[in-house]
Amino acid sequence: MNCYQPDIERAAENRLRDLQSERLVRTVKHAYDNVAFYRKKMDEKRVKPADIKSVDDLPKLPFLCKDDLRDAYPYGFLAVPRSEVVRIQSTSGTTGKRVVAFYTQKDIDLWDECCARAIAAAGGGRDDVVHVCYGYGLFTGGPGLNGGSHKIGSMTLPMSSGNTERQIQFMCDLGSTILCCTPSYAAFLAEAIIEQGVSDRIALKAGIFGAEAWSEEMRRDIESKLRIKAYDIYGLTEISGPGVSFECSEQTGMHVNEDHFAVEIIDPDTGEALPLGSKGELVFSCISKTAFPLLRYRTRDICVLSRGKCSCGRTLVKMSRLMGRSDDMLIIRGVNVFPSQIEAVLLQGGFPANYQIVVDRVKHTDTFDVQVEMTPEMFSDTVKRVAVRESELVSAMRAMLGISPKVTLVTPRSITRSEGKAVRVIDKRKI
Ligand code: DLL
Repeated sequence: MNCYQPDIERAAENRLRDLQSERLVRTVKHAYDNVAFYRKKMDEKRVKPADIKSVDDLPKLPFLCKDDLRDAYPYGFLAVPRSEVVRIQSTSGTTGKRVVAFYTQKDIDLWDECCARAIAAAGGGRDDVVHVCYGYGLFTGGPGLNGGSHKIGSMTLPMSSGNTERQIQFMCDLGSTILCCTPSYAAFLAEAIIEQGVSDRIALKAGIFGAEAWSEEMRRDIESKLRIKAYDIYGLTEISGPGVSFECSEQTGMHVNEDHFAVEIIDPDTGEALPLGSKGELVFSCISKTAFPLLRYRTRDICVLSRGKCSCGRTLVKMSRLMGRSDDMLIIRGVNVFPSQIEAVLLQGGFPANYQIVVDRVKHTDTFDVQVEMTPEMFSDTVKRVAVRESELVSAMRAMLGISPKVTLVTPRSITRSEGKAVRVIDKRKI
């Protein structure tokens, strides 16, 4: 009965807010009691845990930034005894400056649950063969989707990334039905499958792609080449990993798992809360986790939130595709890269910090070039020596970032100087 629907929807929203509030109150007390950062910051703001009574009180809490986590490396935000921790995951980052996220078994269970919801929304079930070629290890992509697939009861192929030939062979032989990887790797796999002429042996029906920005055009291209429906998935290590939000069959944005993560949208310059429908920076509070209960974490990801009626029946708030970042972090082939990491490698190798990063996307794959100015002394070296120095830099950057750029040493003063801030990054990708 349509005329009753608004009340039903309002009741569902109220129930969700009550649940969120109850969980938030518990988490704030837990964080205050166990994490020095929260005690100090809340005391400075004269906010006591008892002042937080519902999600409406979130703005009373201090923001948390990546640098706060780095400063507290490694254990500063761990809120349970170490004996309760069963897993860590970590972001890529400058040595000693990584963010390490901790999980109790209960935290892993809720993360698995979030990823299971994403797989279910893509049509996954017990009869599916879920082919996970996100990286395993410290990166959250592989372990997250792996856990979600187990939870659903699907047969899980923990392929990890790389070795395209083996990926395709397993896909054909074992009948993979759901593919989980970055969109760039999905596009690469699609081309390889077509080149090998094995499209008819592929049983894929859906793909769950995330960890980097991708366009609607790229989605349609992957969908037509792999003959699947492609779903977006979002998440970040600090908040648990993939599955913070996921797309449903409507493909118009990602539903946030709001029973575990309270989301706000703020003006990145002023920190002021913005209403639904405004473009701003995403801020998440973990309201169910215990080992690493981050509150009001500034993601630097820019998007729009909306709470409309979704044809899939879910009432969870939706976030749009990401529209960029409010800091200088680049995501290249799914890997987070900060220009400061490149700079650190150059300085360690005795190079001047005059460099430019050029990123482009060719056939759905990111290209990553770093041009580095030589000193006049280096410039007088032999051509052979220059090639050796370039390959040394590639190795050092691979060790720091986990991916290899193409490094070119260029003549002194050949990188254009700007009047104001140096232009370190030229990102030509149209996403
Ligand atoms: O990328 C977690 C993940 C794994 C998400 C697999 C989805 C699938 P991090 O390495 O910590 O975690 O990087 C987090 O990646 O702040 C966004 O800027 C970006 N990102 C994640 N998902 C998407 C997406 C994982 N669907 C950072 N679209 C985030 C655009 C994304 N950017």
